[in-house]
Amino acid sequence: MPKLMIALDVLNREEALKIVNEVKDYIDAVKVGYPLVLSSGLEIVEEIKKICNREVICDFKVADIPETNRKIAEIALKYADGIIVHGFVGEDSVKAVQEVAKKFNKKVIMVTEMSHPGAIQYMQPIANKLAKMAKKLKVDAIVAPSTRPERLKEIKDIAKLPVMTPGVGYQGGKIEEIINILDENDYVIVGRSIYQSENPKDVAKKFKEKLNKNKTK
Ligand code: NUP
Repeated sequence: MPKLMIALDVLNREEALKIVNEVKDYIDAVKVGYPLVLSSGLEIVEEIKKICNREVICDFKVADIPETNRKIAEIALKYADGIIVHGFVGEDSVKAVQEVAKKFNKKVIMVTEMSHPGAIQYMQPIANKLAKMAKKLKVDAIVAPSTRPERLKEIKDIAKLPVMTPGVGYQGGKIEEIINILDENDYVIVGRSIYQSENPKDVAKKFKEKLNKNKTK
């Protein structure tokens, strides 16, 4: 069964911790990004881990020269279990983050093709190459879109790596349409559909059950 990762893009500490506490029995991992970390500080990662004892990934989509990437990774990976980086900046930039991650025994997750419509413009034409690069560099996982199941499959087939896939729910992706592509090493990322709902706990439970039951092959 693929894992459920909540994208915790809320804008304050109290709300973030309240949601984690509500959904903790149904999620396998938490993703924090700029919205929460810039409003609450990176220490929020430790607070989340204390409440739910789950893997926490920093979605910083790091995309700079190797030396700057290295500095960002050194800070983030003191707290988080993994960091999301962009691949389009080239092998050297990704490798710089991998060196830091190796030291801390943490994960590097590389974006191939993003889930929003605009990704078709510039990312999609290079995404298969990025998937090949991810395989070559042996990153720990890749990001590929739930909003385009055929692309998710193609990218996963090329990279042969675990996938963290966003786009289910608000962006239009459906678990039913991706479940047969995924395996137990993959993560489905869901944000707004859970944290903006009336009852985040119930919604997280439903997603978890869907991930559990829906495999048809
Ligand atoms: O391609 C990507 N698409 C995407 O939505 C790569 C991402 N990292 N994300 C992130 O996943 C996005 O920033 C947000 O944190 C989450 C999806 O949230 P939602 O659309 O389920 O609310």
